Amino acid sequence: MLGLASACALAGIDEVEPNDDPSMAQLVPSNGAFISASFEGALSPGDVDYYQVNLIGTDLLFVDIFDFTPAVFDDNDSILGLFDENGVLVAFNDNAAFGTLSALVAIVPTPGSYFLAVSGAGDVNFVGDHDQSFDYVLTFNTIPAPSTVLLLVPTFAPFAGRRRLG
Ligand SMILES: [Ca+2]
Ligand SMILES: [Ca+2]
Ligand SMILES: [Ca+2]
Repeated sequence: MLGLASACALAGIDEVEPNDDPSMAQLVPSNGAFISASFEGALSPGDVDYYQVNLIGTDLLFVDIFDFTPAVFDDNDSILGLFDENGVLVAFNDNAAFGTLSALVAIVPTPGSYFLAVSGAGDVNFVGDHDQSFDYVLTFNTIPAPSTVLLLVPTFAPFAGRRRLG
């Protein structure tokens, strides 16, 4: 993985285990409402990875997961879930536009801490009930301010389908 990762343009923050539930979630760095961060992690059978993202409100949050086999569109099968502080699922994606990796676009009007969970296909309760095993890059990006969001949604719509390292 290291050779592939270092060759990758998206150098990220290393995932730190254990991170298997929200209380152990890894913090996503932010600068006010602005977030642009990526993590390099790994999913193994039974593993769930949580990341905590603190949102100021009226944010449009993009989350994308990539693997290290961009030419192969169906080898690794992730799911992504975004939970609020009360554990309520506010956004979910299994398969993005192509293949079986995932991407989320969530409008988050309420400020607070949110928890992004990465797991394998079929683990809809995010408890580790899967047998996926692969290395990944997970990216977080926000666009603050609702007026900007309304203007930029059409422009950024193609990003929802962009999910592989190319
Ligand atoms: Ca992991
Ligand atoms: Ca984990
Ligand atoms: Ca999937």
